Amino acid sequence: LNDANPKVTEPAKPISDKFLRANVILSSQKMGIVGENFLGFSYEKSILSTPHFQADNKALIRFFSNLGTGVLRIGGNTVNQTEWHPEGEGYIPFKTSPSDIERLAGFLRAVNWKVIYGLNAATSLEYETANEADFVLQILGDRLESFEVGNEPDLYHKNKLRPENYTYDHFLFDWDYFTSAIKYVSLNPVFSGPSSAHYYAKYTIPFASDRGNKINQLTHHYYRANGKSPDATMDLLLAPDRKLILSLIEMNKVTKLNNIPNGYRMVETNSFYNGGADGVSNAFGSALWLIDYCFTLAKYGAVGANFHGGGKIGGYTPISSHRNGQIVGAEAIYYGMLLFSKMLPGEILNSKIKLKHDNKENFLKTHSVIKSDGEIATVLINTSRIHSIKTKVIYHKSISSATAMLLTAPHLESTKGFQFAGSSIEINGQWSPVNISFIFNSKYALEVSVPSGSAILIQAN
Ligand code: BDP
Repeated sequence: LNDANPKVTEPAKPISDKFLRANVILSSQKMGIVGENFLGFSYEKSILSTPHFQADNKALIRFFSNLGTGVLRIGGNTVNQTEWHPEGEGYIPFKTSPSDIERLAGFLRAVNWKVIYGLNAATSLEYETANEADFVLQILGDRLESFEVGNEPDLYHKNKLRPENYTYDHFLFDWDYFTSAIKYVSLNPVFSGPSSAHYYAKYTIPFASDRGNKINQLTHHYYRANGKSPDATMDLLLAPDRKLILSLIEMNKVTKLNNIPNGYRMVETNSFYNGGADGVSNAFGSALWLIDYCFTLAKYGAVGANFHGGGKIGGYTPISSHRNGQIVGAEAIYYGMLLFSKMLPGEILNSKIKLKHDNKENFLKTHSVIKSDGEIATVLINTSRIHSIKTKVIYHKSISSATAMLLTAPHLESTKGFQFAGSSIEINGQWSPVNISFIFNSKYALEVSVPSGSAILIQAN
């Protein structure tokens, strides 16, 4: 494999001589929910013509199943380059053949996940797209959550799929044109959209009012910045993003206002676009980013996030693989997803952090959920490169036992050596947690030390 990571020698993790200290105080106030299908993957449509999604890909099945259930989204730029090929025998690049869909159906049934399926509404003829949709509906049945009609229409003009003067109104016209053709051929197709790249104010927000009664879910994309720009650093990724929050507030508002039944979803997302930033998107810090990012989305009403990837090593992919479907490994993003998945489903509890040291900088982030059986899951994330943080968690109700699982790597910039609960994920997808420690200090509080550049999941009952 020639695109493998160059070997980097990693400096030893610096050891801080002084601990920082903080208290985390939980309250019974609910801040939103994280549903069991919050997590998802997003793959390029081109993946369908490779042997990835099929019922005999046992390793990939395990990688998905480790996270519970979720939503797979087939989309990306290759949606706009792929044609329906009803006579095709399958495995043909940029053509989707019936057998490619049948293999996808087998995979979805094996993992019990659903799919949001992207259709070409940019470079294909409407009757071809409608015929593809009809076939997909018949074969995927209840595994199909919705059709996404086009990928990132707000960039059609930039990507030379439409003329320079293409606007949102033109997009509405295209969307109606393609969805009408699909409705003409199939009974009750379900749509989501608009799956726009970043122009939420110009596309996603008005779409909620203009077509909110024609979709089951409002969808949008998020990346922090261009992965090929020098700004794409770990420090930027770990810093708060005010613009993201503003967009979430707006999307949450219009989703509710227009009664969109399945809410709004970040249907394609990851750290940095253009494939990610090598050394950042595939480094351990991005696992810590992911956990906090998912909670930020949930607190502002999003129902889920689909982490984009597939294939290529060195970028943002959660699971790296060869073109023949063989897995290379679990990347940093996947480890973040794995920890987060253990907190689902639940209601988010309000919590606050009180720093007990003089260092004004706060490296600690925390989120808690309460599950239906009363278990409280708390994640403590320490993004400091040098300081450990002695943290006291103070509960709003009494607890009788607690376990802790550490998510760690040599340091934030490490692109390998990840472990969760003392176990790395094997290439066959197996994860065997071996190091779950039991902690218990008093009826209402416990104390743990969160090592620099790590996260701890505490499950208290
Ligand atoms: C998005 C596209 C996706 C790309 C991704 C990227 O939908 O196909 O792979 O950006 O640039 O805009 O990484």
